[in-house]
Amino acid sequence: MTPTLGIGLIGYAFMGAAHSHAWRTAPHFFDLPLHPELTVLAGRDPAKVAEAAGKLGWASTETDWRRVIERDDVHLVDVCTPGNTHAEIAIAALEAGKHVLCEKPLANSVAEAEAMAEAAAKAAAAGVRSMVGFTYRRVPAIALARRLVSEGRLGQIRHVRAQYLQDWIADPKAPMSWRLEKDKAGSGALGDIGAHIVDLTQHITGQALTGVSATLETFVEERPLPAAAGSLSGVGGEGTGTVTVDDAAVFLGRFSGGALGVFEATRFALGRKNGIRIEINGSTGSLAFDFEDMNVLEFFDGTEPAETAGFRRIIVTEPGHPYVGAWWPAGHGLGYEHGFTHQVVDLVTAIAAGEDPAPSFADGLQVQRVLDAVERSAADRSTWTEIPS
Ligand code: SOE
Repeated sequence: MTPTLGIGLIGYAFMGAAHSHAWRTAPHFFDLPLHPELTVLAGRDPAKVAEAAGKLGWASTETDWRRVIERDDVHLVDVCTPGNTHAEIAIAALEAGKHVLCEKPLANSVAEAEAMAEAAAKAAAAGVRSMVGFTYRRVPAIALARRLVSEGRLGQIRHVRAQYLQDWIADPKAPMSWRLEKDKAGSGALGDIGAHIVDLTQHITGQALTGVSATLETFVEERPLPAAAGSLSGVGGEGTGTVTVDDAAVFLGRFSGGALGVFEATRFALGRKNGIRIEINGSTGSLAFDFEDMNVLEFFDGTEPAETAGFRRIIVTEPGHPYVGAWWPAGHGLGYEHGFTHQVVDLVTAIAAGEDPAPSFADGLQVQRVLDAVERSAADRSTWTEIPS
C-alpha cells in the first residue's frame, strides 16, 4: 500500500482549481511514492467553499485556514490565496510541520519573502519541504530548453528576450479585481506574470539576474467595481475603484554569466491571451518558445552547415521528452494544466526522497529581489539598480 499524503488547499479560485486538478490527476498518470488525498479545501464563504469542494473533489471543507493547519490528517498545505496572505499562512504551516506548496510570486515584499525563506530553511532541517509554484518550469518544452542549455548546445548565452503578454484588462471597462490592488497583489503585471519570465529565464539559462533598469506604467487608473458584491477583493457594487498596481513592466537586465536580457510583462497586449515568449541566443545555438504554441520548441543549431541550418520546430511530445512519457502517444499534445500536475509529481517525489524540491522558497526570495529592484529602478527613473545576492 502506498502511504498517503493529506493535502489541505487554501483558496478555490483559478489557481485553486488548477491545483485541485493536479492533485486529482497526478496519481492516475505517474507512479507516486505517496498517494495525495484531497483531504480539505478552505475558503471563507461556507456555501461557496462547499460547492467548490464538491466540484473539485475535496473530502471536506474549513472556513478558517488555521483549522487546516491544525488537522492531523493534513500533511501538506497548498497556498492558492492572494499574495498578501502567503507569508502568514506558509510560515504557520511550516512551523506546524506541514510541507508547503505556495503560489507565485512567493510574497508581496522582500521582507515577507525573507521571513518565508528563513522559515523554510528551518523546517527543511526537520525534514519539512517547501516549494514555490512557478509552474511553467514544468512545461515539457521549457524543461527541454533548460536541458539543451545545460548540455551546452547553445554555447555561451548572449541574449535573453522574454515577454509575458496578456490582454484581459486592455478594455478600460474591465472591472476591478484583487489583482489590481497593491495591498492584496503586491504589484501588477510585474509580480503576477513578470515573475514567471524572471524565473523561467533564470531557470533555463542557469544564470541569475544581477541588475536591472526598468519602467512601469498604469494605463487605466480607475475601473468599474465588479457588479457582484463579495468578490475576492472585498469590493463590489456601484462606482469605480482605483488601480494601485502597474499594468505593464518593461526592463533590461544583466545576467550573472554575461547575458543581456530584455523583458516585457503586460496585460495590455491586445489579442495576446497568454503569450509567454522566450528567445535565447548563444554562441552556437538559439532557442525560441511561445506558450500559445506550448508543445513546440524552436532550436537553431549554429554548428550545422549554413546552407541547411535553420530554426527547427521540435514538437515536444516524444516519450523521451521531459514528463511526456507518462501521457499520450507522440503528437497528441499537452496543455496548461499539465504543468501543475508535473509540479505536484516533482514535489511529492522530493518529499518521499527526503530532498528539497525546486523552486525553493529561497528561489522565490531571489525572484522577489528582482521584482523589488525593478520597482526601485522604475521609481528612480534613471539608475541601473543592482540586485542583492
Ligand atoms: C493571471 O494573470 C494569471 O492567472 C497568473 O496569475 C498566472 O500565474 C498565469 O499562469 C496565468 O495568468
